[in-house]
Amino acid sequence: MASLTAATLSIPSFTGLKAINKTTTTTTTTTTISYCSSNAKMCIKASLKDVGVAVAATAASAILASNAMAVEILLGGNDGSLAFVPSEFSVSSGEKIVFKNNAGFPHNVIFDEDGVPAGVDATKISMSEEDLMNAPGETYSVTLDKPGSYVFYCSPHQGAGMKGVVTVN
Ligand SMILES: [Cu+2]
Repeated sequence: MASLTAATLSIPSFTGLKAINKTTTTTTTTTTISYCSSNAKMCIKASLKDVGVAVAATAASAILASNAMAVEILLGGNDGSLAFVPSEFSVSSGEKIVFKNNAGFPHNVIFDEDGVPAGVDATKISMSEEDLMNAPGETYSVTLDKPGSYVFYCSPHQGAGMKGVVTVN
């Protein structure tokens, strides 16, 4: 019974990313456990295996969904470092890039006018220099269409090396 409890408790931490998937997984687990309650030992094994499959499927679908929708870049590392995480990445043309305030704010996202493909107006894809994100989880989203590399930085932390580069394919 102890291992059954542990398996049940571990599910939310794996599936917390997606509310919909969490509901699905919870339903599956509950069904398995109640079905098996008369045949203890074999049953717990079966439950654990089923739960493992459910969690793996959930994780895979969450990754696929997020890739299809957007790339998320954190502003500030979890350790408080003044950096974009990751600072170098690639996207497809037209793919949404979501810059998400994480730690060490205030931050912003300014594309370098000398570091974008010819013909791209850096000010149109940048936040304004005075505009700062002060709250955790605040986001700035942009989509880049023209292939090439784009250099960007955070104006308050430019001197501290908070910059990055995205390649649009
Ligand atoms: Cu910053």
